[in-house]
Amino acid sequence: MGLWEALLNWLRSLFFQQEMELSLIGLQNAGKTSLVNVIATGGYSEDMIPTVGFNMRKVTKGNVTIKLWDLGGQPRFRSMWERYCRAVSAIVYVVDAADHDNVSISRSEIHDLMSKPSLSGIPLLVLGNKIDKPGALSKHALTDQMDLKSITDREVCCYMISCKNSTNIDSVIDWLVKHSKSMS
Ligand SMILES: Nc1nc2c(ncn2[C@@H]2O[C@H](COP(=O)(O)OP(=O)(O)OP(=O)(O)O)[C@@H](O)[C@H]2O)c(=O)[nH]1
Ligand SMILES: [Mg+2]
Repeated sequence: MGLWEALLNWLRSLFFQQEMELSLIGLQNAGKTSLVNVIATGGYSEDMIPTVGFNMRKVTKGNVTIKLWDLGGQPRFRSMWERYCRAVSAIVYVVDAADHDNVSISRSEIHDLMSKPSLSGIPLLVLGNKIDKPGALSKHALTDQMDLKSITDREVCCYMISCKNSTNIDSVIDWLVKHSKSMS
């Protein structure tokens, strides 16, 4: 390899080789697959098929390639969440902020997952989705009802979003990119 080529490779590794892997979890119908679509293509649809098992998608944002594990949220798939969260740079937990009846189930599922020793220290991004809907919880109410303040063994961040209206999706991408780690 020539010197010039070696120099170029080195520069590339400094600026272009960022890759991160993250897992998207949360109850069924929360909007995880919708979020992947909005981040990847900006597309949104009301006609979504529930995710069976998981889907893997790769999305490139600037210098960062994000490998997303989009997991199914139905009860029968929840036991595999932990396995797909072990090696990730960050865990993204999506909650339907307008579905008051299921917030307590969502809370117990997230605290269950956060108690797994294999996942200790992994940064957590909680997204209250569907804020376009009337009656959606505020960030304060969601933080409270999900008891997020009691998660103290890692960085926890919370944003309120709407996949439908693309609200706050930029903040989500910024957060993700900031939490990517260099591959080298
Ligand atoms: N009003 C509104 N509806 C949304 C929003 N995001 C997603 N939805 C709707 O919520 C439904 C479920 O969305 P999905 O993205 O399939 O949910 P999921 O979390 O992937 O569900 P599972 O794959 O079963 O775990 C769909 O009808 C979406 O159109 C949003 O921001 N606002
Ligand atoms: Mg899905």
